[in-house]
Amino acid sequence: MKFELTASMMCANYGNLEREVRELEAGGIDSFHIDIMDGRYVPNFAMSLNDMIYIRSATKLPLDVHLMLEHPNNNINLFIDNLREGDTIYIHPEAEYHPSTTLQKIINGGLVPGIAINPGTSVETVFEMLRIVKKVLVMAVNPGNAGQMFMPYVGEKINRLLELKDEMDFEIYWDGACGADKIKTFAPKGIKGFVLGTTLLFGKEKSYGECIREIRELLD
Ligand code: S6P
Ligand code: MG
Repeated sequence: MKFELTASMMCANYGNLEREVRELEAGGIDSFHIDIMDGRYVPNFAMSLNDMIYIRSATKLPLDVHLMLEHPNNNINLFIDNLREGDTIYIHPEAEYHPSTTLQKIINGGLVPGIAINPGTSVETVFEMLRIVKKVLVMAVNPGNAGQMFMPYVGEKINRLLELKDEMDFEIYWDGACGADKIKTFAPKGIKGFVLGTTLLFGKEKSYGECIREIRELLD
């Protein structure tokens, strides 16, 4: 079964980011997930613009930029101008007064528009935006940190999004506490991709290649 795997680069070893990118590429990762934080929308500063620009220069694979910023519209061009066609920008709609304006800028910039939905945000709140975006990033943890506990109640929301995705033309991605059980359950239901962090990919005794091969074999 085909599903996408993206590496959450806030979990990578910053002592040698270039080697991390190479090893993930060689191991068969599909894209790089870049968690940009401002310390206000979320209580953390993980990655910032220069980290994204470096990783953009170090790989030809797509980047998946997850903006955890208050009012991303204020700085959206900094991100758009440093990405390439085929890259994605996710915003959190509740962090913006006019999220559809920001999404339109992402579209006009030739990028893939996405929204990230927190565990406590309902589908109804973002319903109209589902007509605009191509990707919905379902947060299975509250945003801000890696290595957090899975929020089981997001399962109901995923079922609702799965019912809507074909009619409204978007794909669903999973972010947070992504374990083997989640991939085995939700990939067959139609979740298109999974963000891999400390749960399945980083800080293991095995190489990235071995981890990624084992994950792909879960559904072979
Ligand atoms: C959280 C962030 C995520 C995490 C990732 C970590 O704010 O958006 O992308 O980095 O989920 O994965 P894990 O397996 O450590 O929870
Ligand atoms: Mg993320």
